[in-house]
Amino acid sequence: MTADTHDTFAGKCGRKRRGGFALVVVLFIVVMMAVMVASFSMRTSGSYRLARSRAASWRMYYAARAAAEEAKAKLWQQFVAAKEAGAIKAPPENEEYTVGGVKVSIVYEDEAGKLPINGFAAGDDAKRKDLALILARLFDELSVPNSTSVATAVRDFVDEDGDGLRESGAKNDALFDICELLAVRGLSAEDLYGRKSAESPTAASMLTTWRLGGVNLNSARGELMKAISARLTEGDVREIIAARVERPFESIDDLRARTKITDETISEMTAWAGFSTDTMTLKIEARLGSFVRRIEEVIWLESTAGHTLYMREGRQD
Ligand SMILES: [Ca+2]
Repeated sequence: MTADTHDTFAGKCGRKRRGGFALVVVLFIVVMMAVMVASFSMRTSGSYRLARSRAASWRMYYAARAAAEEAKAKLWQQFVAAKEAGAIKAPPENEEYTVGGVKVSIVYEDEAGKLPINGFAAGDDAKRKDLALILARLFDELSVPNSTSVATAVRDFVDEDGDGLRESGAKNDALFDICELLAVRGLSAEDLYGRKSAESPTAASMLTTWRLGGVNLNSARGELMKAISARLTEGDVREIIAARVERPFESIDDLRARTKITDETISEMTAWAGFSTDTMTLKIEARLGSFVRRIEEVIWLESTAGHTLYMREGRQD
């Protein structure tokens, strides 16, 4: 009896305990399943986001590449057409369009409309002296402090001889990239690339390492034109820019005929004035929301067609 009672009691108690244990197990399984579902769903949405961003990235990549190829084809077409008349006078207009939701912009930068900084590593001494004078005036136009001595330092940095007065770790050779000038003593990053807030043009945007020879007056900025001739007035610059929009200049005689610039000024400009281009930088940007793809190519147009001298691409997202 006692044993029975005890048994019954023990049995009841055991069932109670087993029931409690089962509840805990069930609760545990439910919680585990909830956690698994949540983590799976998080993983899925994470993968989905990643896949979507990859798809966006590829879409932009091909939009940018297609734009670059199209721009090059346009240049070569223009080059082939212009060959009989001499050469391309000025780069095509910049473009902007949307394709498949991707915003594409194409900027053509004329390297021939910039000052050839590697002229310091080539040519005769008189020409180099002249180039240093122009560079000093350009720095002056752009409010770079100590313009004359900085221009001399740039010359020393690039020219072959190592006995200049301002040399320190000079390259004494042609530059590959304008940013190498950051090593020139007295020339700051702000002088070269401008102040972040300012809208004004930068020295870097008016210098080129890609070619030698004259500066294309059909694309050069006013500051550089004024640097080429100290006599050139603000009014002359406005006149040149207004006239070249109508029709690019063909030659120095054309410049003389179509503007009121004095003969003294024209003769001062003659040595450095160019009227065509053979080298252009293409800057392509493809944008989708906050994703950006960029391609930059330097194109040299010569007798057969064109070559890419340099190319780089990058993404931002
Ligand atoms: Ca030197």
